[in-house]
Amino acid sequence: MKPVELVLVTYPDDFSSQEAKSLVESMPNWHVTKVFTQKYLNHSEYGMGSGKAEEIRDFVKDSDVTQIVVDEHLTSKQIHNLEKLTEMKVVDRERLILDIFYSRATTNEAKLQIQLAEIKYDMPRVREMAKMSSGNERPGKGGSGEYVVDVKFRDLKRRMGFIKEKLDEAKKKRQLYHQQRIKTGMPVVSLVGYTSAGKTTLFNQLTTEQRETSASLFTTLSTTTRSLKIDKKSVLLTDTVGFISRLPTYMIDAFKSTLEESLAADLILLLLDASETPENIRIKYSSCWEVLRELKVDETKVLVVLTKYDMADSQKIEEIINGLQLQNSLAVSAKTGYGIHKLKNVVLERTG
Ligand SMILES: Nc1nc2c(ncn2[C@@H]2O[C@H](COP(=O)(O)OP(=O)(O)OP(=O)(O)O)[C@@H](O)[C@H]2O)c(=O)[nH]1
Ligand SMILES: [Mg+2]
Repeated sequence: MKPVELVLVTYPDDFSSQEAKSLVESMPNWHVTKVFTQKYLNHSEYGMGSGKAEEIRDFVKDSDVTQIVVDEHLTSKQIHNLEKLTEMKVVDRERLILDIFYSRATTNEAKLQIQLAEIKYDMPRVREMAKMSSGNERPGKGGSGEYVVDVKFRDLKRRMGFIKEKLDEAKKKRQLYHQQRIKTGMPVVSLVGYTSAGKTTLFNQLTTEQRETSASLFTTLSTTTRSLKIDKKSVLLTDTVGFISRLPTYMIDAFKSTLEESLAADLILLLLDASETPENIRIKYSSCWEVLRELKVDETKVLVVLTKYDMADSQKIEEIINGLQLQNSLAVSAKTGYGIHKLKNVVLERTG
């Protein structure tokens, strides 16, 4: 298949531009031809400044590029303006994340959650369209634009109700399983963390499962729980969807029910990729906490686990611990098995 060539517009700092590139390249077959950076992406007309927008228009004219990805939330008016100027399809950060989720969702529930997030993405845009069209077409004067928007809005609401019902059914089933598990008296340990922190790799190593892992972002979108024996004690281990910075609340909401359950665990292992730069680690750590607080987790149940020890060293680990002022933490490598024994012991201790 021919790769989809695109232009990426992101912020100039390393973290944002690397993450935006990884996000784009998590879409099967998408390839970044050129990166443009902008300090601010909140200009009213195009998100980026009009000089930059014109520069991009000139660049894409004689290239293989077919799409422009802007690493920020854009209004439908901004998308419309930019598409008109460049004659290219424009995708904003939220649309991109939704597309990645779409391309990766395997379970029915994950698909429904994404559809719900998509409707929430579309709703304010349909409202905006209504505003844009009411400028020239007044209600009661046969303005068909308004009518179409009305119908579309009602349709979105109807679909939202339908999806919520289906999600409720799925949730009830899951809660039943959850309650059955609780009845067994087995403690629940969950793995959470930024996308690509190594949650599934650690999950596989502990449970001898073979769930998909990859360097792409958002490899895992659904929750899996397996039992695991440590000495003679059985615990339930849960792997789940990863976090990302600047994730809109409605997207956290869409995954809330699955996340909430795993966050009601007896022990929450917050995984942090120790192989990254201290700056990236700091940003990811704080954005994980933003999500955890948003989901109102019991902070005393959280234990930080520094992963990918094989790609760091003890000095780096010490720097991370000091930098983040971690009280308790562990370092592990799911690749070499370093720290796994200790981790199991800590799990035993912390789950009484
Ligand atoms: N060197 C090394 N690489 C690791 C280790 N653990 C995970 N990785 C790599 O890190 C990448 C991400 O791992 P995953 O287990 O898919 O990460 P995840 O947190 O489940 O990611 P999402 O499901 O996308 O949220 C993969 O390429 C893994 O091979 C480790 O201990 N050492
Ligand atoms: Mg995973």
